[in-house]
Amino acid sequence: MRPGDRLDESVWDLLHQAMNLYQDDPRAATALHHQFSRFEQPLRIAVAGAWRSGKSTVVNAIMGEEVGPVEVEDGRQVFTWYEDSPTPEVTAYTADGSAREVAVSRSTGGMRVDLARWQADQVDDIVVKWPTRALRYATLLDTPAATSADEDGRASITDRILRDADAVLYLTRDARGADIKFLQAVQEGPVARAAPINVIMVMSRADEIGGGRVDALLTARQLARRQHREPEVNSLCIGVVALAGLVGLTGRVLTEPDFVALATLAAAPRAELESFLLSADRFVGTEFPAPVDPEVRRALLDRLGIFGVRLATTLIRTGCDTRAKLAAELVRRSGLTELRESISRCFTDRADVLRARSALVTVDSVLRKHPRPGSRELLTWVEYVLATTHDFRELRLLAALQDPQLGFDAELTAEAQRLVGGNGVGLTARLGIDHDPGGAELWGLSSQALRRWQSQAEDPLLSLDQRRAAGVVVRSCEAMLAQLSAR
Ligand SMILES: Nc1nc2c(ncn2[C@@H]2O[C@H](COP(=O)(O)OP(=O)(O)O)[C@@H](O)[C@H]2O)c(=O)[nH]1
Ligand SMILES: [Mg+2]
Repeated sequence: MRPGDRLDESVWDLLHQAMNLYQDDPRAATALHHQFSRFEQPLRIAVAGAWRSGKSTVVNAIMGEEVGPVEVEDGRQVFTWYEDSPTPEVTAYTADGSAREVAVSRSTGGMRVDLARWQADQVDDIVVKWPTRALRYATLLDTPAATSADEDGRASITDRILRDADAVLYLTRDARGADIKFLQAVQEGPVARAAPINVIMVMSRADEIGGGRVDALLTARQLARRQHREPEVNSLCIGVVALAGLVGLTGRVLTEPDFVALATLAAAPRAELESFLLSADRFVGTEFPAPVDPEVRRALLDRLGIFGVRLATTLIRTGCDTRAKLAAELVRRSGLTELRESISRCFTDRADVLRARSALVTVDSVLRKHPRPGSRELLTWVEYVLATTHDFRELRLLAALQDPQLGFDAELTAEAQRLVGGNGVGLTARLGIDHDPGGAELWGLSSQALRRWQSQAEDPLLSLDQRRAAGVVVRSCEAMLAQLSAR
C-alpha cells in the first residue's frame, strides 16, 4: 500500500492474495470468498441487543414501514434480513441451506409470516425483500437476543453478527456490564481494536426512563452523552444515541385517523384529561373525559405507549395541528432523526471503509487460525494497512466532534467536521465549495486549511485531545494536497 492508495483497493488486493494462498482449504476459502462477494453489496447493518430491547421496532422505524415484526415462535433464534428489491418476497432458509418461499399476509400491525406449515424449528434465516428507499444503501439484519452460545453447538449469535454484518446498532436500556461484555466480544481481535468504528449504541425505549416523565427524552439524551464519555463505552462504540423507537415508528407511519383521535384527546379539558394519562390502565378505563372509543384508545396505546400519547397531545396543543406536523415532531423528539443521521454519517456514507474493515477482520482471522508458508507476510501487510489507514481515524474524530466537551468553538468544530469528510468525502465537500472550482482554488483552500490546523495541533494552550484531533485534520488536509498534486 502506497500513501494515497484507497483503503478498499488495498484490502481488495490483500483479499485476492489470501484467496490465492488458501485455494486448497475449503473452510478458509469459503470465508474469504464470502467477504469478496460482499464488496459489491449494500452495507449490512445488524440490530442487536437483549430480548425486548426494541430491536424489531427500530428496524421498522428506520425503514419507515411496519414490515415486521416477522412473527415466529417465541424463543426461535431466527435472523431476519431486510433487503431492497423491486417486488416484495419472503424466503426462509434452513441450516442446511435449503430455501422456501414463505406465504405472507398483511396484518393490522404489518406483515405476518406463516412458517407453521413446515418445520419452523429448522429455520435459521428469513430474507424479506421489500421495496423501500431506506434499504437502498444498507441491508438491515434483525437478530435474536444475544446469548453466549446455542445449546446445540451452532455458532453463537455474536459470532454470526460478526461474520455477517459490517456495522451494528446495539440496543440497550441502561448500558450494564452485560452490554459491555457483548461489545467487547464484538470488538475482539487486532483489527476491531484498531478500528472500533462499526458500533452505535442505542439507549432504547428512552421514553420509559424515570417513569415516563414528559422530559424523559431530554434526560435520555443527557444519559446517552454521558455514556459516550465513559472510556469503556467510547473505546467500543462510535456513537451513543437515545431513542424512543415506538414513538419514532408511529411518527413515520401516523395515519389521519390516528391524528384525529389524538386531536380529539387534546381538545378535552386539560385538567380533566391529565389524570387519565398517568397510567395505561386509566387511559383505557371507563369514564374517560373525551369521545374516543376504548378500542381506539387501546390501539393508540399500543402504537405510542402512554408517554407517546401524552407527548402527542401536548404537541397538538402547542401548535402541531396537522397530521404532517405532528408526525415530523414525533420523529424528531423520539431521537429517530438523530439516529438516522448518525447511521448516514458513520455507516452508509463510509460504506466502503466499513466493508474493507470487515474484509480485513476476516483475512486477519484466517491468517492467524491457519498459519502456513506465506501467511506471515500477509499478516504484516494487514498490520501495515491498519497502521497507515487514515479513514479509521477520520471516522473516530467525526464521532468525537459530536461532543461539545471536546472544546472547539462551533466554527472550528464545523470546519473540522467538513475537512475530515463529515459532509461528504469528495474534495469540494471537504473544502465547502458549492461551485465548480479550478485547481488553483482547491490548492489554495487546502493549504490554508492545512496551516490553520497545523497551528491548532501545535498550540500548547489546547488540551491533548484537541491537539490530537487537530492532528487528524492536518492529515486529511495533507491527503487532499497529495490528491491534488497527483492530478
Ligand atoms: N414504551 C416503549 N415500548 C417499546 C419501544 N420500543 C419497543 N417497545 C415495545 O417493546 C416490546 C418489544 O419490542 P420489540 O421491538 O419487539 O423488541 P425485540 O424483542 O428487541 O425485537 C413491544 O411490545 C414494543 O411495542 C419504545 O421505544 N418505547
Ligand atoms: Mg424482535
